Amino acid sequence: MEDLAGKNILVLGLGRSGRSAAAYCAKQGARVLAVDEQHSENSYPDLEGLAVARTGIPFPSATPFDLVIPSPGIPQEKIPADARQVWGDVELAYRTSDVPMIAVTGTNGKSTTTCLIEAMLSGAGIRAAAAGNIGIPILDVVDPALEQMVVEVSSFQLDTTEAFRPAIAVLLNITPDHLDRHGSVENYISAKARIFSQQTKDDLLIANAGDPRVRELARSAPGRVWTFHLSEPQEQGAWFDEEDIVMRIDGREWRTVYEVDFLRGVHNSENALASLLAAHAAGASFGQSLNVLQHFRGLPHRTELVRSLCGVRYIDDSKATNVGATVRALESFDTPIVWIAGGKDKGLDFRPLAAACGNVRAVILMGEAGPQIDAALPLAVPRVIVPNLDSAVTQAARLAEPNDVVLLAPACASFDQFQNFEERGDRFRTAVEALPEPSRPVVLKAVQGGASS
Ligand code: UMA
Ligand code: ADP
Repeated sequence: MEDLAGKNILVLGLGRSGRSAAAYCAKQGARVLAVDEQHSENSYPDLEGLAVARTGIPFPSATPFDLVIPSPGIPQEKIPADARQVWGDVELAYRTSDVPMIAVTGTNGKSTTTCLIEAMLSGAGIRAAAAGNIGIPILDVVDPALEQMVVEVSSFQLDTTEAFRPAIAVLLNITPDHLDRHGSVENYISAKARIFSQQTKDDLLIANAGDPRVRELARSAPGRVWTFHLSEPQEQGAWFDEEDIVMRIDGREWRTVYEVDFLRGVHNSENALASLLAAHAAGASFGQSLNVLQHFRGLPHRTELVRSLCGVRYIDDSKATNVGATVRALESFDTPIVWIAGGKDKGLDFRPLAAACGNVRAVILMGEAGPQIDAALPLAVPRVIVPNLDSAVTQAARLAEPNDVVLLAPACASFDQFQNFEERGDRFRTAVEALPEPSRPVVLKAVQGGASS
Protein backbone atom coordinates (compact mmCIF):
# COMPACT_ATOMS: atom_id res chain seq x y z
CA MET A 1 0.00 0.00 0.00
CA GLU A 2 1.11 3.54 -0.74
CA ASP A 3 2.76 5.36 2.17
CA LEU A 4 2.03 9.10 2.23
CA ALA A 5 4.13 9.92 5.31
CA GLY A 6 6.62 12.72 4.67
CA LYS A 7 5.32 13.44 1.14
CA ASN A 8 4.71 16.98 -0.09
CA ILE A 9 1.22 17.12 -1.53
CA LEU A 10 -0.62 19.84 -3.44
CA VAL A 11 -4.42 19.62 -3.38
CA LEU A 12 -6.30 21.62 -6.03
CA GLY A 13 -9.73 22.87 -4.96
CA LEU A 14 -11.20 23.25 -1.50
CA GLY A 15 -14.66 21.86 -2.14
CA ARG A 16 -15.86 18.59 -0.61
CA SER A 17 -13.35 16.42 -2.39
CA GLY A 18 -10.33 18.71 -1.87
CA ARG A 19 -10.92 19.23 1.85
CA SER A 20 -11.40 15.51 2.36
CA ALA A 21 -8.20 14.67 0.43
CA ALA A 22 -6.18 17.32 2.28
CA ALA A 23 -7.29 16.09 5.71
CA TYR A 24 -6.76 12.43 4.77
CA CYS A 25 -3.21 12.96 3.48
CA ALA A 26 -2.25 15.13 6.45
CA LYS A 27 -3.52 12.48 8.88
CA GLN A 28 -1.27 9.97 7.07
CA GLY A 29 1.74 12.19 7.79
CA ALA A 30 1.99 14.19 4.55
CA ARG A 31 2.70 17.94 4.35
CA VAL A 32 -0.26 19.43 2.49
CA LEU A 33 -0.94 22.71 0.72
CA ALA A 34 -4.53 23.07 -0.53
CA VAL A 35 -5.32 25.87 -2.99
CA ASP A 36 -8.61 27.16 -4.35
CA GLU A 37 -8.68 29.79 -7.09
CA GLN A 38 -11.89 31.24 -5.73
CA HIS A 39 -11.44 33.65 -2.86
CA SER A 40 -13.25 32.59 0.30
CA GLU A 41 -13.71 34.20 3.70
CA ASN A 42 -14.31 30.71 5.11
CA SER A 43 -11.86 29.19 7.49
CA TYR A 44 -11.57 25.42 7.13
CA PRO A 45 -11.97 23.96 10.62
CA ASP A 46 -11.62 20.41 9.22
CA LEU A 47 -8.08 21.35 8.08
CA GLU A 48 -6.97 23.27 11.14
CA GLY A 49 -3.60 22.08 12.39
CA LEU A 50 -3.44 19.64 9.47
CA ALA A 51 -2.95 21.46 6.18
CA VAL A 52 -2.28 24.95 4.86
CA ALA A 53 -5.28 26.29 2.91
CA ARG A 54 -4.98 29.24 0.50
CA THR A 55 -7.79 30.74 -1.55
CA GLY A 56 -8.09 33.40 -4.24
CA ILE A 57 -4.71 32.64 -5.81
CA PRO A 58 -3.75 30.80 -9.01
CA PHE A 59 -2.60 27.20 -8.72
CA PRO A 60 1.17 27.24 -8.01
CA SER A 61 3.94 25.35 -9.77
CA ALA A 62 3.97 21.66 -8.78
CA THR A 63 7.75 21.34 -8.83
CA PRO A 64 8.17 21.19 -5.02
CA PHE A 65 5.44 18.56 -4.67
CA ASP A 66 5.60 14.77 -4.89
CA LEU A 67 1.93 14.47 -5.71
CA VAL A 68 -0.90 16.67 -7.03
CA ILE A 69 -4.50 15.79 -6.14
CA PRO A 70 -6.95 17.71 -8.32
CA SER A 71 -10.62 17.93 -7.33
CA PRO A 72 -12.95 16.35 -9.92
CA GLY A 73 -14.20 19.75 -11.10
CA ILE A 74 -10.70 20.92 -12.10
CA PRO A 75 -10.20 20.49 -15.85
CA GLN A 76 -7.06 18.77 -17.14
CA GLU A 77 -5.58 21.99 -18.57
CA LYS A 78 -5.63 23.63 -15.12
CA ILE A 79 -3.41 20.94 -13.56
CA PRO A 80 0.15 22.35 -13.37
CA ALA A 81 2.12 20.97 -16.31
CA ASP A 82 5.16 20.27 -14.09
CA ALA A 83 3.23 17.84 -11.86
CA ARG A 84 5.22 14.61 -11.37
CA GLN A 85 2.29 12.51 -10.21
CA VAL A 86 -1.43 13.30 -10.52
CA TRP A 87 -3.97 11.15 -8.69
CA GLY A 88 -7.58 11.98 -7.94
CA ASP A 89 -9.11 10.95 -4.62
CA VAL A 90 -10.45 7.66 -6.07
CA GLU A 91 -6.95 6.63 -7.13
CA LEU A 92 -5.62 7.63 -3.73
CA ALA A 93 -8.28 5.59 -1.92
CA TYR A 94 -7.46 2.60 -4.10
CA ARG A 95 -3.74 2.90 -3.37
CA THR A 96 -4.04 3.44 0.37
CA SER A 97 -6.78 0.96 1.30
CA ASP A 98 -7.28 -2.80 1.10
CA VAL A 99 -11.06 -2.69 1.22
CA PRO A 100 -12.51 -4.27 -1.96
CA MET A 101 -14.37 -1.85 -4.18
CA ILE A 102 -17.48 -2.05 -6.29
CA ALA A 103 -17.24 0.90 -8.67
CA VAL A 104 -20.31 2.16 -10.51
CA THR A 105 -20.25 4.40 -13.57
CA GLY A 106 -22.46 5.29 -16.53
CA THR A 107 -24.06 8.48 -17.76
CA ASN A 108 -27.21 7.99 -15.68
CA GLY A 109 -28.32 5.85 -12.77
CA LYS A 110 -25.00 5.85 -10.89
CA SER A 111 -26.34 7.27 -7.61
CA THR A 112 -29.47 5.11 -7.60
CA THR A 113 -27.47 1.96 -8.36
CA THR A 114 -24.74 2.80 -5.84
CA CYS A 115 -27.35 3.24 -3.11
CA LEU A 116 -29.17 0.07 -4.09
CA ILE A 117 -26.02 -2.05 -4.05
CA GLU A 118 -24.97 -0.63 -0.69
CA ALA A 119 -28.45 -1.33 0.71
CA MET A 120 -28.39 -4.89 -0.67
CA LEU A 121 -24.99 -5.58 0.89
CA SER A 122 -25.98 -4.07 4.23
CA GLY A 123 -29.24 -6.07 4.07
CA ALA A 124 -27.14 -9.21 3.69
CA GLY A 125 -25.06 -8.32 6.75
CA ILE A 126 -22.01 -7.23 4.74
CA ARG A 127 -20.29 -4.14 6.20
CA ALA A 128 -20.47 -1.70 3.29
CA ALA A 129 -20.39 2.05 2.69
CA ALA A 130 -21.47 4.10 -0.34
CA ALA A 131 -19.28 7.02 -1.42
CA GLY A 132 -17.77 8.98 -4.30
CA ASN A 133 -19.54 11.22 -6.78
CA ILE A 134 -22.76 10.53 -4.88
CA GLY A 135 -21.66 13.39 -2.58
CA ILE A 136 -19.59 11.63 0.09
CA PRO A 137 -15.89 11.95 -0.76
CA ILE A 138 -14.42 8.46 -0.98
CA LEU A 139 -11.54 9.24 1.41
CA ASP A 140 -14.09 10.09 4.12
CA VAL A 141 -15.27 6.48 4.28
CA VAL A 142 -11.98 4.58 3.92
CA ASP A 143 -11.98 2.28 6.95
CA PRO A 144 -10.27 -1.11 7.35
CA ALA A 145 -13.34 -2.40 9.21
CA LEU A 146 -15.40 -2.24 5.98
CA GLU A 147 -15.90 -5.33 3.85
CA GLN A 148 -16.90 -3.44 0.70
CA MET A 149 -16.83 0.15 -0.55
CA VAL A 150 -19.49 0.94 -3.15
CA VAL A 151 -18.14 3.87 -5.11
CA GLU A 152 -19.96 6.06 -7.61
CA VAL A 153 -17.30 7.19 -10.06
CA SER A 154 -17.84 10.03 -12.53
CA SER A 155 -15.97 10.51 -15.80
CA PHE A 156 -14.15 13.44 -14.12
CA GLN A 157 -12.92 11.14 -11.37
CA LEU A 158 -11.98 8.38 -13.82
CA ASP A 159 -9.84 10.89 -15.73
CA THR A 160 -7.46 11.09 -12.76
CA THR A 161 -7.11 7.36 -12.14
CA GLU A 162 -4.03 5.35 -13.07
CA ALA A 163 -3.82 1.92 -11.40
CA PHE A 164 -7.43 1.98 -10.11
CA ARG A 165 -8.71 -1.58 -10.37
CA PRO A 166 -12.06 -2.29 -8.73
CA ALA A 167 -12.76 -6.00 -8.20
CA ILE A 168 -16.30 -5.35 -9.46
CA ALA A 169 -17.08 -2.61 -11.99
CA VAL A 170 -20.58 -1.66 -13.15
CA LEU A 171 -21.13 0.17 -16.45
CA LEU A 172 -24.76 1.22 -16.76
CA ASN A 173 -25.09 3.19 -19.98
CA ILE A 174 -23.35 5.78 -22.12
CA THR A 175 -25.05 8.74 -23.77
CA PRO A 176 -23.26 12.04 -24.48
CA ASP A 177 -22.64 14.22 -21.40
CA HIS A 178 -20.08 16.71 -20.09
CA LEU A 179 -18.83 17.48 -23.60
CA ASP A 180 -17.85 20.98 -22.46
CA ARG A 181 -15.25 19.26 -20.26
CA HIS A 182 -14.23 16.20 -22.30
CA GLY A 183 -14.30 17.88 -25.71
CA SER A 184 -15.72 14.90 -27.62
CA VAL A 185 -17.90 11.84 -27.12
CA GLU A 186 -14.83 9.67 -27.81
CA ASN A 187 -12.90 11.24 -24.92
CA TYR A 188 -15.93 10.82 -22.67
CA ILE A 189 -16.19 7.12 -23.60
CA SER A 190 -12.44 6.64 -23.03
CA ALA A 191 -12.83 8.10 -19.53
CA LYS A 192 -15.67 5.68 -18.81
CA ALA A 193 -13.58 2.73 -20.02
CA ARG A 194 -11.07 3.41 -17.24
CA ILE A 195 -13.47 1.78 -14.80
CA PHE A 196 -12.37 -1.63 -16.08
CA SER A 197 -9.19 -1.03 -18.09
CA GLN A 198 -6.84 -2.08 -15.24
CA GLN A 199 -8.90 -5.14 -14.28
CA THR A 200 -7.37 -8.61 -14.58
CA LYS A 201 -9.00 -11.92 -15.43
CA ASP A 202 -10.21 -12.44 -11.85
CA ASP A 203 -12.12 -9.15 -11.77
CA LEU A 204 -15.65 -8.65 -12.96
CA LEU A 205 -17.37 -6.12 -15.22
CA ILE A 206 -21.16 -5.88 -15.07
CA ALA A 207 -22.34 -4.29 -18.32
CA ASN A 208 -25.62 -3.25 -19.93
CA ALA A 209 -26.06 -5.50 -22.98
CA GLY A 210 -28.95 -3.31 -24.14
CA ASP A 211 -26.75 -0.23 -24.60
CA PRO A 212 -24.82 -0.33 -27.89
CA ARG A 213 -21.90 1.82 -26.66
CA VAL A 214 -21.53 -0.23 -23.47
CA ARG A 215 -21.82 -3.54 -25.35
CA GLU A 216 -19.06 -2.47 -27.73
CA LEU A 217 -16.81 -1.24 -24.95
CA ALA A 218 -17.29 -4.40 -22.87
CA ARG A 219 -15.70 -6.44 -25.67
CA SER A 220 -12.33 -5.05 -24.63
CA ALA A 221 -12.79 -5.89 -20.93
CA PRO A 222 -9.76 -7.79 -19.59
CA GLY A 223 -11.74 -9.63 -16.88
CA ARG A 224 -14.96 -11.63 -16.59
CA VAL A 225 -18.12 -9.97 -17.91
CA TRP A 226 -21.68 -10.43 -16.67
CA THR A 227 -24.41 -8.64 -18.57
CA PHE A 228 -27.96 -7.45 -18.01
CA HIS A 229 -30.76 -6.78 -20.45
CA LEU A 230 -34.39 -5.71 -20.11
CA SER A 231 -35.79 -8.58 -22.15
CA GLU A 232 -33.15 -10.89 -23.64
CA PRO A 233 -31.74 -13.92 -21.78
CA GLN A 234 -28.02 -13.59 -20.99
CA GLU A 235 -25.44 -16.36 -20.80
CA GLN A 236 -24.04 -14.96 -17.54
CA GLY A 237 -26.28 -12.22 -16.18
CA ALA A 238 -29.78 -10.99 -15.43
CA TRP A 239 -32.87 -10.04 -17.43
CA PHE A 240 -36.65 -9.82 -17.38
CA ASP A 241 -38.81 -12.64 -18.72
CA GLU A 242 -42.33 -11.18 -18.87
CA GLU A 243 -43.24 -10.69 -15.18
CA ASP A 244 -40.19 -12.51 -13.87
CA ILE A 245 -36.76 -11.22 -12.98
CA VAL A 246 -34.15 -13.86 -13.78
CA MET A 247 -30.48 -14.24 -12.90
CA ARG A 248 -28.23 -16.94 -14.38
CA ILE A 249 -24.65 -17.33 -13.21
CA ASP A 250 -22.34 -20.30 -13.81
CA GLY A 251 -25.23 -22.52 -14.87
CA ARG A 252 -27.42 -21.76 -11.82
CA GLU A 253 -30.65 -19.86 -12.31
CA TRP A 254 -32.76 -17.79 -9.90
CA ARG A 255 -36.18 -16.49 -10.88
CA THR A 256 -39.04 -14.71 -9.19
CA VAL A 257 -42.00 -12.49 -10.02
CA TYR A 258 -40.86 -8.87 -10.07
CA GLU A 259 -43.27 -7.04 -7.83
CA VAL A 260 -41.45 -3.79 -7.27
CA ASP A 261 -43.92 -0.93 -7.53
CA PHE A 262 -41.88 2.11 -6.75
CA LEU A 263 -38.95 1.67 -9.11
CA ARG A 264 -40.98 2.61 -12.17
CA GLY A 265 -39.64 3.33 -15.58
CA VAL A 266 -37.44 1.16 -17.69
CA HIS A 267 -34.30 2.89 -16.49
CA ASN A 268 -34.85 1.91 -12.88
CA SER A 269 -35.44 -1.69 -13.91
CA GLU A 270 -31.98 -1.63 -15.48
CA ASN A 271 -30.51 -0.24 -12.27
CA ALA A 272 -32.23 -3.05 -10.37
CA LEU A 273 -30.71 -5.74 -12.63
CA ALA A 274 -27.21 -4.26 -12.35
CA SER A 275 -27.51 -4.02 -8.57
CA LEU A 276 -28.69 -7.61 -8.19
CA LEU A 277 -25.66 -8.85 -10.12
CA ALA A 278 -23.17 -6.69 -8.20
CA ALA A 279 -24.64 -7.70 -4.85
CA HIS A 280 -24.56 -11.37 -5.87
CA ALA A 281 -20.90 -11.08 -6.89
CA ALA A 282 -20.13 -9.58 -3.48
CA GLY A 283 -21.89 -12.35 -1.57
CA ALA A 284 -25.51 -11.24 -1.06
CA SER A 285 -28.16 -13.82 -1.88
CA PHE A 286 -30.81 -13.27 -4.58
CA GLY A 287 -33.60 -13.42 -1.97
CA GLN A 288 -31.94 -10.91 0.36
CA SER A 289 -31.33 -8.48 -2.48
CA LEU A 290 -34.88 -8.73 -3.79
CA ASN A 291 -36.17 -7.99 -0.35
CA VAL A 292 -34.13 -4.77 -0.32
CA LEU A 293 -35.35 -3.90 -3.82
CA GLN A 294 -38.92 -4.23 -2.63
CA HIS A 295 -38.35 -1.68 0.14
CA PHE A 296 -36.12 0.78 -1.72
CA ARG A 297 -37.84 4.14 -2.10
CA GLY A 298 -35.67 5.72 -4.81
CA LEU A 299 -33.67 8.93 -4.38
CA PRO A 300 -34.96 12.52 -4.19
CA HIS A 301 -35.02 14.62 -7.41
CA ARG A 302 -35.12 11.51 -9.63
CA THR A 303 -38.64 11.23 -11.15
CA GLU A 304 -39.95 12.01 -7.68
CA LEU A 305 -43.65 12.73 -7.14
CA VAL A 306 -43.91 16.09 -5.37
CA ARG A 307 -47.65 16.70 -5.29
CA SER A 308 -50.94 15.76 -6.95
CA LEU A 309 -53.14 18.79 -7.45
CA CYS A 310 -56.36 18.96 -9.49
CA GLY A 311 -55.49 15.54 -10.92
CA VAL A 312 -52.10 16.80 -12.14
CA ARG A 313 -48.98 15.01 -10.90
CA TYR A 314 -45.96 17.27 -10.40
CA ILE A 315 -42.73 15.30 -10.89
CA ASP A 316 -39.27 16.49 -9.87
CA ASP A 317 -36.56 15.04 -12.10
CA SER A 318 -34.08 17.87 -11.50
CA LYS A 319 -31.29 15.27 -11.68
CA ALA A 320 -32.10 14.80 -15.39
CA THR A 321 -29.13 17.02 -16.26
CA ASN A 322 -28.47 15.52 -19.68
CA VAL A 323 -30.37 14.49 -22.80
CA GLY A 324 -30.28 10.73 -22.09
CA ALA A 325 -31.93 11.02 -18.66
CA THR A 326 -34.54 13.46 -19.99
CA VAL A 327 -35.47 11.16 -22.88
CA ARG A 328 -35.99 8.36 -20.34
CA ALA A 329 -38.14 10.62 -18.16
CA LEU A 330 -40.32 11.70 -21.10
CA GLU A 331 -40.73 8.04 -22.10
CA SER A 332 -41.76 7.05 -18.58
CA PHE A 333 -45.27 8.55 -18.78
CA ASP A 334 -48.13 7.61 -21.05
CA THR A 335 -50.25 10.60 -20.03
CA PRO A 336 -49.85 14.11 -21.51
CA ILE A 337 -46.82 15.97 -20.16
CA VAL A 338 -46.25 19.64 -19.52
CA TRP A 339 -42.49 19.59 -19.60
CA ILE A 340 -40.16 22.14 -17.97
CA ALA A 341 -36.68 22.17 -19.50
CA GLY A 342 -33.55 24.31 -19.86
CA GLY A 343 -30.61 25.42 -17.76
CA LYS A 344 -26.86 25.48 -18.28
CA ASP A 345 -25.77 23.95 -21.57
CA LYS A 346 -22.99 21.33 -21.39
CA GLY A 347 -22.33 21.28 -25.14
CA LEU A 348 -24.95 18.56 -25.72
CA ASP A 349 -26.90 17.81 -28.88
CA PHE A 350 -30.56 18.34 -27.94
CA ARG A 351 -31.98 16.79 -31.13
CA PRO A 352 -32.66 13.32 -29.59
CA LEU A 353 -35.28 15.05 -27.39
CA ALA A 354 -37.47 15.64 -30.46
CA ALA A 355 -38.31 11.94 -30.86
CA ALA A 356 -39.37 11.68 -27.19
CA CYS A 357 -41.97 14.47 -27.43
CA GLY A 358 -44.91 12.21 -28.37
CA ASN A 359 -46.80 12.87 -25.11
CA VAL A 360 -45.69 16.47 -24.61
CA ARG A 361 -48.66 18.83 -24.40
CA ALA A 362 -46.39 21.87 -24.07
CA VAL A 363 -42.79 22.65 -23.23
CA ILE A 364 -41.83 25.47 -20.92
CA LEU A 365 -38.29 26.66 -21.53
CA MET A 366 -36.03 28.53 -19.15
CA GLY A 367 -32.37 29.30 -18.60
CA GLU A 368 -29.33 29.75 -20.82
CA ALA A 369 -30.00 26.72 -23.04
CA GLY A 370 -33.72 27.49 -23.60
CA PRO A 371 -33.15 28.77 -27.17
CA GLN A 372 -31.06 25.72 -28.19
CA ILE A 373 -33.73 23.31 -26.93
CA ASP A 374 -36.39 25.41 -28.65
CA ALA A 375 -34.52 25.03 -31.96
CA ALA A 376 -34.20 21.24 -31.55
CA LEU A 377 -37.90 20.46 -30.92
CA PRO A 378 -40.61 19.80 -33.53
CA LEU A 379 -42.61 22.91 -34.45
CA ALA A 380 -45.83 21.10 -33.53
CA VAL A 381 -44.90 21.15 -29.82
CA PRO A 382 -46.31 24.34 -28.24
CA ARG A 383 -43.70 26.22 -26.20
CA VAL A 384 -43.53 29.05 -23.73
CA ILE A 385 -40.30 30.83 -22.77
CA VAL A 386 -40.11 31.97 -19.15
CA PRO A 387 -37.47 33.85 -17.14
CA ASN A 388 -37.18 31.41 -14.21
CA LEU A 389 -38.41 28.24 -12.52
CA ASP A 390 -41.11 29.97 -10.47
CA SER A 391 -42.76 31.34 -13.62
CA ALA A 392 -42.33 27.93 -15.23
CA VAL A 393 -44.37 26.29 -12.47
CA THR A 394 -47.09 28.97 -12.65
CA GLN A 395 -47.33 28.54 -16.44
CA ALA A 396 -47.32 24.75 -16.15
CA ALA A 397 -50.22 24.83 -13.67
CA ARG A 398 -52.19 26.94 -16.18
CA LEU A 399 -51.48 24.66 -19.13
CA ALA A 400 -51.89 21.26 -17.45
CA GLU A 401 -55.23 19.45 -17.57
CA PRO A 402 -56.49 16.80 -15.15
CA ASN A 403 -54.51 13.51 -15.54
CA ASP A 404 -51.48 15.34 -16.98
CA VAL A 405 -47.99 15.24 -15.57
CA VAL A 406 -45.96 18.39 -14.99
CA LEU A 407 -42.38 17.20 -15.37
CA LEU A 408 -39.24 19.10 -14.41
CA ALA A 409 -36.58 17.33 -16.52
CA PRO A 410 -34.19 20.08 -17.62
CA ALA A 411 -31.69 18.15 -19.86
CA CYS A 412 -29.16 20.69 -18.58
CA ALA A 413 -27.01 21.45 -15.56
CA SER A 414 -28.44 23.87 -13.01
CA PHE A 415 -25.48 26.22 -12.57
CA ASP A 416 -26.89 29.12 -14.62
CA GLN A 417 -29.53 29.75 -11.92
CA PHE A 418 -28.83 27.45 -8.97
CA GLN A 419 -25.98 26.11 -6.83
CA ASN A 420 -26.78 22.53 -7.84
CA PHE A 421 -29.56 20.19 -8.97
CA GLU A 422 -30.78 19.74 -5.38
CA GLU A 423 -31.41 23.48 -5.01
CA ARG A 424 -33.25 23.50 -8.36
CA GLY A 425 -35.41 20.54 -7.27
CA ASP A 426 -36.13 22.11 -3.89
CA ARG A 427 -37.14 25.35 -5.60
CA PHE A 428 -39.52 23.40 -7.85
CA ARG A 429 -41.04 21.72 -4.79
CA THR A 430 -41.52 25.07 -3.01
CA ALA A 431 -43.19 26.60 -6.08
CA VAL A 432 -45.44 23.55 -6.54
CA GLU A 433 -46.40 23.46 -2.88
CA ALA A 434 -47.34 27.15 -3.11
CA LEU A 435 -49.87 26.51 -5.90
CA PRO A 436 -53.36 27.22 -4.54
CA GLU A 437 -55.96 24.47 -4.06
CA PRO A 438 -58.91 24.89 -6.48
CA SER A 439 -62.01 26.63 -5.16
CA ARG A 440 -64.25 24.23 -7.15
CA PRO A 441 -63.85 20.40 -7.24
CA VAL A 442 -62.06 19.10 -10.32
CA VAL A 443 -63.67 16.37 -12.44
CA LEU A 444 -61.09 13.74 -13.32
CA LYS A 445 -61.09 11.57 -16.40
CA ALA A 446 -60.10 7.88 -16.08
CA VAL A 447 -56.44 7.71 -15.02
CA GLN A 448 -54.06 5.82 -17.30
CA GLY A 449 -50.80 4.21 -16.13
CA GLY A 450 -47.37 5.85 -15.97
CA ALA A 451 -44.28 6.27 -13.87
CA SER A 452 -44.12 7.49 -10.30
CA SER A 453 -47.87 7.47 -9.76
N1 UMA B 1 -12.05 25.18 -8.38
C1 UMA B 1 -10.91 25.91 -8.68
N2 UMA B 1 -10.54 26.00 -9.99
C2 UMA B 1 -11.23 25.41 -11.01
C3 UMA B 1 -12.40 24.67 -10.69
C4 UMA B 1 -12.78 24.58 -9.34
O1 UMA B 1 -10.24 26.44 -7.79
O2 UMA B 1 -10.84 25.52 -12.17
C5 UMA B 1 -12.47 25.08 -6.99
C6 UMA B 1 -13.81 25.76 -6.75
O3 UMA B 1 -13.63 27.13 -6.43
C7 UMA B 1 -14.40 24.97 -5.60
C8 UMA B 1 -13.74 23.61 -5.71
O4 UMA B 1 -12.69 23.70 -6.66
O5 UMA B 1 -14.14 25.52 -4.33
C9 UMA B 1 -14.82 22.65 -6.17
O6 UMA B 1 -14.29 21.43 -6.55
P1 UMA B 1 -15.25 20.40 -7.34
O7 UMA B 1 -15.95 21.12 -8.44
O8 UMA B 1 -14.44 19.23 -7.73
O9 UMA B 1 -16.38 20.05 -6.27
P2 UMA B 1 -16.37 19.21 -4.93
O10 UMA B 1 -17.15 19.96 -3.94
O11 UMA B 1 -15.00 18.80 -4.54
O12 UMA B 1 -17.26 17.96 -5.37
C10 UMA B 1 -16.68 16.89 -6.12
C11 UMA B 1 -17.65 16.53 -7.26
N3 UMA B 1 -17.85 17.67 -8.12
C12 UMA B 1 -17.68 17.64 -9.44
O13 UMA B 1 -17.37 16.63 -10.02
C13 UMA B 1 -17.91 18.90 -10.21
C14 UMA B 1 -18.98 16.08 -6.66
O14 UMA B 1 -19.82 15.63 -7.71
C15 UMA B 1 -18.74 14.91 -5.71
O15 UMA B 1 -19.96 14.56 -5.09
C16 UMA B 1 -17.72 15.32 -4.64
O16 UMA B 1 -16.50 15.76 -5.28
C17 UMA B 1 -17.35 14.14 -3.72
O17 UMA B 1 -16.73 13.12 -4.41
C18 UMA B 1 -20.89 16.51 -8.06
C19 UMA B 1 -21.04 16.61 -9.57
O18 UMA B 1 -21.65 17.55 -10.05
C20 UMA B 1 -22.21 15.95 -7.50
N4 UMA B 1 -20.53 15.63 -10.34
C21 UMA B 1 -20.71 15.60 -11.78
C22 UMA B 1 -22.03 14.93 -12.13
O19 UMA B 1 -22.54 14.11 -11.33
O20 UMA B 1 -22.53 15.17 -13.25
C23 UMA B 1 -19.59 14.79 -12.41
P1 ADP C 1 -26.36 9.68 -11.79
O1 ADP C 1 -25.74 9.55 -10.45
O2 ADP C 1 -25.66 8.88 -12.85
O3 ADP C 1 -26.63 11.08 -12.21
P2 ADP C 1 -29.05 9.13 -10.76
O4 ADP C 1 -29.43 7.83 -10.17
O5 ADP C 1 -28.80 10.27 -9.84
O6 ADP C 1 -27.78 8.91 -11.69
O7 ADP C 1 -30.14 9.56 -11.83
C1 ADP C 1 -29.87 10.68 -12.69
C2 ADP C 1 -30.98 10.89 -13.70
O8 ADP C 1 -31.04 9.80 -14.61
C3 ADP C 1 -32.37 10.98 -13.11
O9 ADP C 1 -33.07 11.89 -13.93
C4 ADP C 1 -32.94 9.58 -13.23
O10 ADP C 1 -34.35 9.56 -13.34
C5 ADP C 1 -32.28 9.10 -14.54
N1 ADP C 1 -31.89 7.68 -14.53
C6 ADP C 1 -31.68 6.88 -13.45
N2 ADP C 1 -31.26 5.68 -13.86
C7 ADP C 1 -31.16 5.72 -15.21
C8 ADP C 1 -30.76 4.78 -16.21
N3 ADP C 1 -30.35 3.54 -15.89
N4 ADP C 1 -30.81 5.18 -17.53
C9 ADP C 1 -31.21 6.43 -17.86
N5 ADP C 1 -31.62 7.36 -16.97
C10 ADP C 1 -31.58 7.01 -15.65
